[in-house]
Amino acid sequence: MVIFNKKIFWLALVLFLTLGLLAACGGDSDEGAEGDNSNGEDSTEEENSNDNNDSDEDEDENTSIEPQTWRFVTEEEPGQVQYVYAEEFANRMAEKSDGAIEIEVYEFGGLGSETDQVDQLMQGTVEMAVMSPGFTGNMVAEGQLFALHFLFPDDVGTTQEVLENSEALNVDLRERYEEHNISPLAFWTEGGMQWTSNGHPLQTPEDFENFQMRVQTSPLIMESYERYNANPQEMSWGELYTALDRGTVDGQENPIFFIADASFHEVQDYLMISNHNNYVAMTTVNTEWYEGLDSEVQEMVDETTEEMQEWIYEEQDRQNTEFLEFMEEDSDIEIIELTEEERDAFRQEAVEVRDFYRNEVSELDGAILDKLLDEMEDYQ
Ligand code: 6CS
Repeated sequence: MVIFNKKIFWLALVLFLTLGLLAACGGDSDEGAEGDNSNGEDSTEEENSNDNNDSDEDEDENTSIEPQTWRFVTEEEPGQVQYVYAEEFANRMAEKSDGAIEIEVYEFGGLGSETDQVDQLMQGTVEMAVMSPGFTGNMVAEGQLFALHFLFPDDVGTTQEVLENSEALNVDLRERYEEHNISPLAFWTEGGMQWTSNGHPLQTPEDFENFQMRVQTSPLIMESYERYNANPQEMSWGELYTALDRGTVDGQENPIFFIADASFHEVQDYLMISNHNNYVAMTTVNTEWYEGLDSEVQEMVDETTEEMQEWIYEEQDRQNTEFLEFMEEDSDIEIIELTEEERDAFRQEAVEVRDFYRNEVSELDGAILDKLLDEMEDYQ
């Protein structure tokens, strides 16, 4: 009995210890599992809740901006002033809208000629364009005032100030464009205009006699050169290099950066620093489309247009300076700076063309031009 009891005692003890050990391991493993789960759940919840906060913030920033794509056409090539303007504009709009507004920038020829682009903007097949008034001459008569030689101050910075602040341009002229469904949101300079020529330099009005001069499509630009007895020919700049090379035309006018970047210096003998005019570009939008924009987006467009004025002024200045240095140092073109006396002889002829504008071109008897001239008295 005693032996039996001892055996039972030892068996019971071993069983008790084994069960206890198993229970202890099981408990540990359960606890571990629970701990892992609990930590996992906690951190997932935390991440989820962070994610939610992030997306709430994103939505708060741009609650009303629907993703949209706009087309922005220019009359120039990558790297040139109008093109880099459009690119920078597109970047700023993308950033401000947190990627909701994507602007596709088109270089010259990407969607047609300069005059095709005017039609596309008017019809609304493109939303935005950088446009030269010289290509709207047959549509908005008043816009031809930019063709008048020696109209703006000689200093490009002062001209930029006039372009930014003039009511005649930013209100009155804008209204005339809006009759054609085009809103110029800003006017800005691409630099002073210079003449280039083959055969002989252009230093007096007489030097233009029978000179085949390439011009944009504006009756007033034609008139300005007929005044010097030249033969102006309308032409897209896409055909100009070949026309200069083959002698179809003898010369042209453009800002320095454009003369060099389009390689006209390779096919021209002389570059006259004439500063006879200022190359004005307009940031334009299709009026109906612009007026239909959400107010938040419209404000973004206006704000960006305003910011870009200083940016593009610096950019054209940089390009015009660098390309002049390039032509001075690395090209065969002869550079002649017109004297004030020489410029005066042209100025006297050019001032007469203002009456032609008032009497034959303008539908308002030159009211916008005269208002602009009054405004500019403050800048002399
Ligand atoms: O001469 C032209 O027609 C071209 N010139 C400049 C500076 N920009 C575009 C334009 O079409």
